[in-house]
Amino acid sequence: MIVDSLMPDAPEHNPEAVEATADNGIQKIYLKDYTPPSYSVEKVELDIKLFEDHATVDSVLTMKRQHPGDLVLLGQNMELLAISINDEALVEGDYQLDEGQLTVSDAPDDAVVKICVHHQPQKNTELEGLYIAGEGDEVMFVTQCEPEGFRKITYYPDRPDVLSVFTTRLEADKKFPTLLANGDLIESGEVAGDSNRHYAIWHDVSKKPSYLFACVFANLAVLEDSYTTIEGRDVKLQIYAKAYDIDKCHVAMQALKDSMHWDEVNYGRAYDLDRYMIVAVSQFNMGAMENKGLNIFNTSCVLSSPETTTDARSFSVKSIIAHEYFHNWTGNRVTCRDWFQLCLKEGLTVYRDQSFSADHQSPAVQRIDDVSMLRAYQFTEDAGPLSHPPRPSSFVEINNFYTTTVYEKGAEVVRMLANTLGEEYRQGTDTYFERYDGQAVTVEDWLSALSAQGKSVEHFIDWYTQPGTPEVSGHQSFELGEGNVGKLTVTLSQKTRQVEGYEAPKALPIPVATALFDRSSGELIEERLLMLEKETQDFVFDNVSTVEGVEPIVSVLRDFSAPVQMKYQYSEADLAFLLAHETNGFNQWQSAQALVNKILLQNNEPDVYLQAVKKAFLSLVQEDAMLAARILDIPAERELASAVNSDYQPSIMKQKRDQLKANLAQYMLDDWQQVYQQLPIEDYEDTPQARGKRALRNVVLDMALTAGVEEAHDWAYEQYQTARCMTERLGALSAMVNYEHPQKQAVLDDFYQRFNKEALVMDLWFSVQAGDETASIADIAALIERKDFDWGTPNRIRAVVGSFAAQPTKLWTKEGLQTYIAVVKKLDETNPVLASRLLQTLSRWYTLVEPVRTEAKQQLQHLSKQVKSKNVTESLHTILKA
Ligand code: 0A1
Ligand code: ZN
Repeated sequence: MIVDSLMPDAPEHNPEAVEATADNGIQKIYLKDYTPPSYSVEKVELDIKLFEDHATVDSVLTMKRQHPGDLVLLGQNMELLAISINDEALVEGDYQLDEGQLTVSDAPDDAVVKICVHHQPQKNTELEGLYIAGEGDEVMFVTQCEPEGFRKITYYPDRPDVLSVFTTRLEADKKFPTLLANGDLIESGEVAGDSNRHYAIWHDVSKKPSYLFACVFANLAVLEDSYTTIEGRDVKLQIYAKAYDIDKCHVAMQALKDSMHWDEVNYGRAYDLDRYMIVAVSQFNMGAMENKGLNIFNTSCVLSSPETTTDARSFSVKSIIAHEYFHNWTGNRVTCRDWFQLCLKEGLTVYRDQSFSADHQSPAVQRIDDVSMLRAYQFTEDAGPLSHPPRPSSFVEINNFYTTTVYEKGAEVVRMLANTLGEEYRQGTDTYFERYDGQAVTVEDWLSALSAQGKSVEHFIDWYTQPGTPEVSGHQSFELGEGNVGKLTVTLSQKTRQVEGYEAPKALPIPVATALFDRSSGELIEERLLMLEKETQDFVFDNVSTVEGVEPIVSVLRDFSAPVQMKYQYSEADLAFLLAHETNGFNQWQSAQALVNKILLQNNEPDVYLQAVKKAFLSLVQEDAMLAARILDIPAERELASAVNSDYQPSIMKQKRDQLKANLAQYMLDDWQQVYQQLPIEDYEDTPQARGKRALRNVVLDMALTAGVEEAHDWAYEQYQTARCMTERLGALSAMVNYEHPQKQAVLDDFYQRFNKEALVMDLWFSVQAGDETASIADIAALIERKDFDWGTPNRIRAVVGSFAAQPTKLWTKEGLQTYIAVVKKLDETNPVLASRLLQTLSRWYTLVEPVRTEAKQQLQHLSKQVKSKNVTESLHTILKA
């Protein structure tokens, strides 16, 4: 299918060409229709002038014909004031303008195109293109161009395979002293004849696609530092934020320097410009954006201080800083040919940031967190109507494909490639960068570079093009020979569900990392990477020495070596053994999870789990506190729900989950007090050990309260009062809110008083209340109606709506759905990207038990008659197909 269409002799086509789908008239774009652009843009000069109620953009594009075809420029939401080619003004009739596309049919081969447009960023609430962020004194204007926002700034061949050199002049009132664009500042000054206005000219020497363009008009303070690259380049590092937030930029600055060093050591990649800027913005749809030399960050992903930021958030600030920095090579210098290749830059960059993070904390915990996230979100996505491969073959709105499949599954595929190649992986990435630097390429190019050292991984293409989560089942048999030596055979089989609209699934190459353990001594005998490539395969371990001739136990899928559902035939005793003896922390945790699933999904008794988990927990407390805390994990309701494909009853699932948690809490009743007291509040330190202790203290507090330990209410209150950082304070606050502490309202008020000037902390305040188990839908609706529930700030919306949606017993009710869908409907008009992302949470409506299933369907159908945006329309259409 898709692979065939990418062969060299495949018919070429224009990616902007659209076709109507058979079912509902939505216009789809197909990967098979790709054709290269007919014109290149040798250079671009932009002049962006910001006025009180509008902006004008003058651009000069020096274009050169590369292939036969029209000169095509894309533009939306703006007024075209003038256009000329080689200084000849074009009038209507010289060009065609429809559906956001400006076409000139007989343009010369060398065309200097001058365009002047007018738009109103002051009215742009979409957080795409040039938009307004903040209000009053805090107002600023920023851009978001990925994936198709540049066409909202000016007419341009806005596609990732058109790379150009940008010079940008910015002009604005002096109340915006901070004027930034990509590259280096080459000139600045007062506008002649207008002492209230000033300008700055920026030049970026590197060729880039328009989605990496950025500019900022603001009034910001700056934190500066520097870094000397391995190549000897002195790079000026700058983080721009509101003056009162500047003190919260040090963590990010250190992370930036660590990332620069890490990429030099691990991938041999150095930074290539003299300046690296980061700008913090409160109104942003995603985490951050890797614009060349000028990253724009959601404040929640760059600001961090012990008093206002939890450890988990602060750790993710570091990994997002790393992610955006790593994009400089994986995404910017080597970019994507078209948006179908999005996972090429995102999967690889997520894999790189995960590897960076694993070097900065317990690698087992890093892997647990990455896999938990994959299972809770990506597996759910892949199990429903939104299922798509990491490289989709068609889309209506590319913004709908910034998914966990593209990002997280994409990263898992890169991880499999890296593990399969071993040492050759690094040579493979070197080849990739050398071969494709400055180019816009495809997933096939990536696989061909990795395969250039001799070992081919090109067959991994099927992972990129096939949707669905493979299910791997397995069992083992053992033949004992003489002298306690035997032959062990492991049989593995794979099966992937057929997703509607895709070909019958093929067998994929699945690397299964295994280790053999001696059942009597608990010792590790042997480690081996098995490559399952067929539907069923036997793997033989010859001459396995055992201590007493007992069949060894195989630990499979160590470190989650492939993104599959593993169904290996383990007894509860086997899992308890692995929880006790595995040397791989991830698989220890995985064994506990498998025991939990046997109880919650197969109705097993909890006894074996309780004994095994207690033992493992107590042995880990001193050694790795964070891992000890994770060992107690019970999968979230959302994750448990993804295993249920019909008649899902949220209240029954919740009841079972709560019951198991209560059992565990009771079973370890005596341990909580002891462990909590071993973890006194200490001076704040940002080390893995200190973070581990804080995480454990919060988990133990929660378990003690679940167990009904009376004094734990006092511990919570005391912890709230004496907290030295946000992890401690929020852990205590959540405990007091969730367990109905008599001082619940008082501490919520205290928290509000302390932090109401800190938007990101207020997000936590909203989130704790929306996540409060005792809160009714009316309470959640009341949070949404508050004046400080800011519809222009996605962080605030997600704080409430995200915590609400994490509670299936509330979401999947008539009122719950009404409340949730009303938010989507409202955002459809102002911020379609966010509206569509929120809507995707409802994709598994059809698995619910009646009558909620029909209720959900009716509400979604009703919504489909009201929504306007392409984003929400596409998502709704797909979701309703289930
Ligand atoms: N490329 C960014 C993610 C991103 C995507 C779209 C955005 O706006 C609609 C913003 C950011 C990353 O992977 O970090
Ligand atoms: Zn990214």
